Amino acid sequence: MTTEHEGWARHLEAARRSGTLLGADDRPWTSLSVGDGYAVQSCGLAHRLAEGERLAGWKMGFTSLAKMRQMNLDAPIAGYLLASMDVPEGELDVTAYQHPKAEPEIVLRLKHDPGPTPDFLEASRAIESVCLGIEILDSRFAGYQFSLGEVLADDTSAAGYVLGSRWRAPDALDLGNLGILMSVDGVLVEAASSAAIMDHPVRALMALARLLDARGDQLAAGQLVLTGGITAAHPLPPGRHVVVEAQDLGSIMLSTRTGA
Ligand code: 0L1
Ligand code: MG
Repeated sequence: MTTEHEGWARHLEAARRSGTLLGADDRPWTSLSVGDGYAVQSCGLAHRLAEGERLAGWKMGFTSLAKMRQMNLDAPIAGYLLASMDVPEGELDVTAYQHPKAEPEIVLRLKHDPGPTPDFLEASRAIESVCLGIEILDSRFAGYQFSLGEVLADDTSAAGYVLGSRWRAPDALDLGNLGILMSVDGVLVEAASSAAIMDHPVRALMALARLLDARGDQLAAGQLVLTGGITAAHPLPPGRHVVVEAQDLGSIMLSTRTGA
């Protein structure tokens, strides 16, 4: 990490605090490599932990074709989750966000670190339980127009996550092929399978362990892992009613509003 990375992390933090969306002319870098993106993200995480925030886990992004196609980027990426990003099911005040979107996720809770380069069995054995989730994205970049390095610097657009209430042991489920439905304002907008996540959500955990090892981080017991948007993300303007359902994992409902 360099002083440039520190400065770029501060630039993104200031934009987040002030609710400013960065356009093409508001970037203090000329280009940002994937390595730069992870370095800026690590600086941002260190700053937020120093401010008293708590690390709750990690997330993968661009693990499904649907997400790669939606954002026109094609490599899986990793970001961090803070305890303060945990949002309860039900009503969501969207004034806290700039241009939020929601996407269905399979969420893992770890019983131990699977190690830096786990195989499928090692990663599977590290999972304590599984639940349905909704990730709330809120990019710092206007129109979600970013390069791979930029979305990494911006903690992969992470802004919130909603956890379902039904946690199941992984071996009580067909984790690699769970049916997922998403409806918006009563209209079915997405139907998918958890197989969309790199053929199996455990593969997202394997990839995450490797990505974290490459940047000097590691997974730990009790941490959450969002395995990546299963479908395209859908905008969350005020007055929207979103329901996500998963086979054997129940459902989550979000109704957006402004103000208390
Ligand atoms: O789960 C995901 O695939 C999240 C990707 C994050 C980037 C974005 O879509 O803004
Ligand atoms: Mg996601």
